[in-house]
Amino acid sequence: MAVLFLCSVSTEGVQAQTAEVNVGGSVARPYKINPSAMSAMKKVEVTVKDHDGKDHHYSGVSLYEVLTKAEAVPGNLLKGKTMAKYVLITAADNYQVVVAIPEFDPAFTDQVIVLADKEDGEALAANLGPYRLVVPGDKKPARSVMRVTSIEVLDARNLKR
Ligand SMILES: Nc1nc2c(c(=O)[nH]1)N[C@H]1C(S)=C(S)[C@@H](COP(=O)(O)O)O[C@H]1N2
Ligand SMILES: [Mo]
Repeated sequence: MAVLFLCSVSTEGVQAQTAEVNVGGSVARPYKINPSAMSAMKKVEVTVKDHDGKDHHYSGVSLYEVLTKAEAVPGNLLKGKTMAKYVLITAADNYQVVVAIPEFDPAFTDQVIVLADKEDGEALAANLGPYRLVVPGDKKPARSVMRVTSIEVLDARNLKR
């Protein structure tokens, strides 16, 4: 059991080194985030405390810029039917979390949600990166998605129920 676990961790680690993030769903211009796309985008840094109350600095690009570049609906035009849109973040292990657009759009909030590629100035370790989400206002770390592979804008009005 222990041996199987270690094998799966190291295989996923290798994939993480070359991983890209697909930005898509209901956006006008889907694209992939990789080191070269990242280098052309504006860098932001946020500081968050870990379990022990110690500060860590995460740098990368803001989720707002990630989606603006994809030509997703901008927050200052968010109203009516577009208020039912949401962002689904998926990781290499299929872990998924939802973020609503007003949680990161500067027209609604000062919170800067970050797709980080560095922690304290260093590239993220393979088990955490190359890209992870940082939600500075969350008290619990459940939305710090490690090894992000996809960021999609979806519409709750399309859900069957
Ligand atoms: N890819 C991925 N990211 C994830 C999770 C996961 O299962 N898969 N678990 C989340 C949960 S529930 C928590 S509490 C934190 C744990 O992060 P930590 O190990 O740094 O405390 O990671 C979050 N990010
Ligand atoms: Mo958790």
